Amino acid sequence: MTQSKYYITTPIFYPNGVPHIGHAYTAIATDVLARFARLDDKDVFFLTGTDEHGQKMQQTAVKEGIAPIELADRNSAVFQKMVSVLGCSNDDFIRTTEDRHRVSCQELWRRMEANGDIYLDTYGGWYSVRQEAFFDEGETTVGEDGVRREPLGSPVEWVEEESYYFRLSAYEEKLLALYNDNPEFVAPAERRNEVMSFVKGGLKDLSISRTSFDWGIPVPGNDKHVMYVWVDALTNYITAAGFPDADAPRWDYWPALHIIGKDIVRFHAVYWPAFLMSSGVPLPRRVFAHGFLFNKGEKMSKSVGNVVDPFALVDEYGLDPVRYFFMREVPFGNDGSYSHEAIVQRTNADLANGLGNLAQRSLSMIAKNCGGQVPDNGALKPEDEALIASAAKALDAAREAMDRQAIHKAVEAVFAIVTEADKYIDTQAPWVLRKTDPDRMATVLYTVAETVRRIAILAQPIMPASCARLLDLVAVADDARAFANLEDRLVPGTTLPAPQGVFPRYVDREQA
Ligand code: ME8
Repeated sequence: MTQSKYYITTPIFYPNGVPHIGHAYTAIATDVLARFARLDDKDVFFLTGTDEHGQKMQQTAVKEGIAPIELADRNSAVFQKMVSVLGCSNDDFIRTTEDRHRVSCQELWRRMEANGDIYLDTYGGWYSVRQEAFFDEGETTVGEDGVRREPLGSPVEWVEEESYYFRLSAYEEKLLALYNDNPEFVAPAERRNEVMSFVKGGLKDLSISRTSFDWGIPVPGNDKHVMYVWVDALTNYITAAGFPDADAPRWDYWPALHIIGKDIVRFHAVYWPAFLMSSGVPLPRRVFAHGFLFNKGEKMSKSVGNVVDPFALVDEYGLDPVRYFFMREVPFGNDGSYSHEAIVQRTNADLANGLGNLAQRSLSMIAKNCGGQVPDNGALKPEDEALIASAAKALDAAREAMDRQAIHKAVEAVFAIVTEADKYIDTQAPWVLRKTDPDRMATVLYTVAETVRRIAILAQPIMPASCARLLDLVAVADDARAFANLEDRLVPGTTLPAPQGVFPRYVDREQA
């Protein structure tokens, strides 16, 4: 049977600064979804990258006294390092300064133009460099300091220039039909409602080129103009799939599931499908917008400066605790908060005392009492089978949840097995059975080891390295770790390596 294709993307990051925790959050979540799909036998293509053009990049480079490409090279490398340090399994990393991307953007432009959707006019409007966007006068306010600002607070300036326009106004009805016919196109529902009311409010044509700076992709046939950075940025998703070559090996992956932050929904759910409709390219499968992370309640942004460095975070807590924390703590789609106390609490309660302790105490008992081999399963009782079967139920629940990007629900379903297994051990009390009924003790320990195997298989998307170590500890071969292997069973008599702790407790430096 051919595997079904699964294409998933992160937003491409602005490399005008270094990564912060919000970027890490998007990357981790997308990686968890990608890994889950891979383990579930999908043929996955996972894309991330950097969005390197635009006025903001040019201005930052000028301030630093370097060329924009130097700034892009330097910071794109840091983003590449970030995704690697976060354990992301991306299949490609696109940079919008690559030649394949220029070819793709220029072809998309030509197709929109050929469809009659691009025309030349003059543009005047209030432009925010920080947001890379124009605002209606009514959206802006003048502060006590006399500075006019857009709703998120960045200054705007009046910009007038010759500009190409995209006939967005022609797509109002088509977009509304798209949201109505595919209620899942934009998710979660709150974001869909927001998008629908924006479109219902009426769409104006969109200015899609600039002449005031040159750090961008030249408009085909008029290189006085560079493309508006969002036309360029959104197109990355099809560039990486091989556009415009319909025979490109990766073209079969398109359409993608776009994971983005809620700040860029309008671009992905309104402009992007309109560009694609105009150029005759199939639309994305879904746009899912997650919420914002707050550092103890305060919004983070590069321009503001209160940023948490993802490298420092991983150094401090370890990668898998960080991945687990963000996926478990914040319902995916909602805003969430990060604090030292919250991450320590999750690390120690759920990982060290929870899954870690479950594995460690059962495997140590096996090492001591069962000759370091997978114990004899004997005759499994209904309560043993029930615990083992809970993993199958958790997989069903996780699949259903991941299908709607409810990552936290999937994590919950998997960790519910840890709680069940803890209860099972307490009830079965293998330490008592050791003296009264060694055969039954062996069966109980078998049941727990088998359950650990199943939890480790299911938790791989969230904590790949730790789960690999757990699976090593129960002697599972590398090629027997997919969801399809969930229904395998540990084979009694298999020699196990010496047990080792996989999830250390976090101890504050002062107390260590
Ligand atoms: O917008 N909490 O790039 P960007 C959670 N280049 N997520 C956050 C966050 C926070 N505090 N801050 C940022 C761009 N993010 C464009 C995208 S796509 C074709 C072009 C995440 O570097 C969130 O996912 O500003 C947001 O959408 C993304 O980082 C934007 O990163």
